[in-house]
Amino acid sequence: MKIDILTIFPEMFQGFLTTSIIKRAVEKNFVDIKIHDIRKYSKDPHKKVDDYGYGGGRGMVLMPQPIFDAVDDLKDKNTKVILMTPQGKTYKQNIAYDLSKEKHLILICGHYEGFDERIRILADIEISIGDYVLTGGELASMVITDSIVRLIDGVIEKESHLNDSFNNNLLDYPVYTKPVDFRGMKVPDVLLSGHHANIKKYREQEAIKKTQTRRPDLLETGDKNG
Ligand code: 6GU
Repeated sequence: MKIDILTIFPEMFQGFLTTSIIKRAVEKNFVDIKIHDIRKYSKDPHKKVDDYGYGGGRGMVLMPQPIFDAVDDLKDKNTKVILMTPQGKTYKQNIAYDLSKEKHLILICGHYEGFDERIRILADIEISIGDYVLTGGELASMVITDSIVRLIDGVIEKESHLNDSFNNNLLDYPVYTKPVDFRGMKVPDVLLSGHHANIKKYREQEAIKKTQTRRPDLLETGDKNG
């Protein structure tokens, strides 16, 4: 899979791309992630990418020209273009699954007070990562990229994400490691029993209990992945 991210703040991605699972996924060629500075596509003599909005009121607005040119340059017939905006569809695990099967994604990070409305026409999907406002789409694009890359076959063990929270509308069951007794808090006996059927049953019950107390909305909707 290839992911191209369009941003006016490429430096924000440094740590993200060079750490842990994402770093390894890139090194092992499970995914090719490229960060593109929108400014490079600006035809303005001063490499401007934004200007005042017509009608006044708002601050700086991202101009269409550099973003249209960047998408024209990077897009092919297998590309899905995603626009990061708080006005988009709320991101959920089922969208991550769908996107992890795509060949090529372009993520456009909006910024400042907004982007020119005409940029919307470039997008196959508009995505928001939740009901709050970020200063820009960069963090949101990293959230999306992270959640997609870990689902690509081979990046992590399949078992690790088959049991993820939100699969089957359930939160994850609790896990424990050494020691068996930590400050009087004990690992449940069943996990030490070696009895696989009982362990499976215990985990199913705990996942349901956890979901009932913390996220009853997931059980009520019946809508896969909320
Ligand atoms: Cl995708 N962008 C911005 N700027 N704010 C957000 C968001 C995206 N998702 C939630 N808040």
